[in-house]
Amino acid sequence: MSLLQDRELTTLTVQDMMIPSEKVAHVQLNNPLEHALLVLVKSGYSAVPVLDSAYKLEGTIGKTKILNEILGLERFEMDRLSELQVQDVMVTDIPRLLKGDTLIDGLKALIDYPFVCVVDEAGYFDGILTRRAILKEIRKDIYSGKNKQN
Ligand code: 4BW
Repeated sequence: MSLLQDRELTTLTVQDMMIPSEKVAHVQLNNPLEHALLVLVKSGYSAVPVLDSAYKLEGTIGKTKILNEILGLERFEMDRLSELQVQDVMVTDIPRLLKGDTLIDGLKALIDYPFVCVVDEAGYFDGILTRRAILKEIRKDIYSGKNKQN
């Protein structure tokens, strides 16, 4: 049984459940769009975080946004993949979590997003919290028996 299974669901923090930065695929602000599309296709993820050169979080970028951006009237304009940079296309209006935030904070944020980025107080990227991670903890709690008399 894991350490987390012994703990009340409500005492878990974002830090307990997040994927740490070194395991998260990401792209940088000034990468060409072509590089971002390659990272997304090769990793298999729909969207990934965008960081600056100092590893501060700047936004997220996804396959659909890139494909919409290069879509012309009748065809994809492939030249735009090398002309545009990630910073021209990324989404900057995104929610953020801190490591000390609670599972409930994470749950609220993940209602509208498949993943939410975790940053420190200065905005440096610490990792991501995914829907999968939260759902796994909730499932463990349901099967642990703590809720059986409810
Ligand atoms: O490569 C994968 N491995 C595993 N184990 N599961 C995957 C993989 N790719 C997709 N999945 C599954 C996960 O359940 O499909 C879901 C939707 O993927 P997405 O959104 O649309 O690419 C995955 O759900 P999730 O684990 O809750 O992840 C939610 C979103 O978080 C993903 C992706 O945008 C991002 N993400 C997850 N792990 C990441 C990551 N981004 C960068 N690096 C990572 N390591």
